[in-house]
Amino acid sequence: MSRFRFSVGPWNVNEGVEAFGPAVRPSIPLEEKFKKFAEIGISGVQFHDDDAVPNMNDLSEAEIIEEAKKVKALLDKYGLEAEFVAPRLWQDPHTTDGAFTSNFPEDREFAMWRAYRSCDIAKVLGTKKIVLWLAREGTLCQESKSAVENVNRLLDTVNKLLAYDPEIEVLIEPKPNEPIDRSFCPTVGHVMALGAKSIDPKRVGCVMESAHAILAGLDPANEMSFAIAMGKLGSVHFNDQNGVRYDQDKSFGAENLRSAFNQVKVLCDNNYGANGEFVGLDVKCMRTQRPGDDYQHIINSMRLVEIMEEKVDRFDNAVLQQCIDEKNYEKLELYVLELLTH
Ligand code: GLO
Ligand code: MG
Repeated sequence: MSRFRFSVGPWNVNEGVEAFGPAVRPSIPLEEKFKKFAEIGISGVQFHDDDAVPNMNDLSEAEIIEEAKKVKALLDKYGLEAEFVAPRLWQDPHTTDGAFTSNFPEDREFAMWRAYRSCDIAKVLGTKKIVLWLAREGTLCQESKSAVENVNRLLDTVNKLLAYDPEIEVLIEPKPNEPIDRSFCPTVGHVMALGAKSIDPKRVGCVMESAHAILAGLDPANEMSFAIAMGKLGSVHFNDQNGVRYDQDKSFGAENLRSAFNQVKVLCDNNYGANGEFVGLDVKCMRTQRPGDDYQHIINSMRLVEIMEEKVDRFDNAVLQQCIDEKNYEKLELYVLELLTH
């Protein structure tokens, strides 16, 4: 049994569409996903605004709230909790040039409307967490935007959200690239700086995703550690990534067991979860997987977390201290490698 509570988003079970090929699996209705999530041991659901309320651009603000209530009832039916709501600001034609940092005022207005609606939906679903994955907040052509002006726009966005709902907490999920070339907010450090300058720093934190750290050339456990040291790790997106290439969202631990161990260790050592935080799994199923077996990547990821928890529990601090006393980190290296392979 894991000491953590796990969460996933409906997008983590999908039809297998990618840049080079169409859907290969049928769509699964939301309720069926909830049922299966509960069965396999997931307790939290992460939402994009339109995962909860499809076609929301065509609905009034009151209608959006009514639709969200139906989803809340479904969550209750399966004993699930909503972890967060994130405005999906990368698919609409209004967001081709970015959302909060688009050069076009009507696009920025659209983005704020979606972000405010995310707060409304979050309230109905019973969560205070709003996640901003700043997917297109950056450039494809670097000279097309002023980075200074747009970092300030991001700050302004965060401030507007904090002012809109005094209860919400804004968690920014940094990523250095993809779908854009250069992000305005690529790492945990950038998120911390933005939060510190906001009108209510207590209510701004981050979601750190393993793959996003790797894409930035950084260590996932250390990115998570930095946020923990600042008291700002609101959630994690555990997954894995084979080096600097397209965003792979592999099952947790599938590429680098030692990195997986260190990510779990930092969470365990710092009592992550004590304030209700979830271990989110932002993992993608391989395109080869058959319908019906397309939850296996989630099951694998949870299992890997559990295995690493067992390793963390066996990690002997006396051995660590002895290696430090002897200043023999080669010995510690072998101890860790043996722990991971036995
Ligand atoms: C993509 C992101 C994405 C977000 C999700 C929640 O690279 O990791 O999956 O986590 O949209 O905001
Ligand atoms: Mg993510």
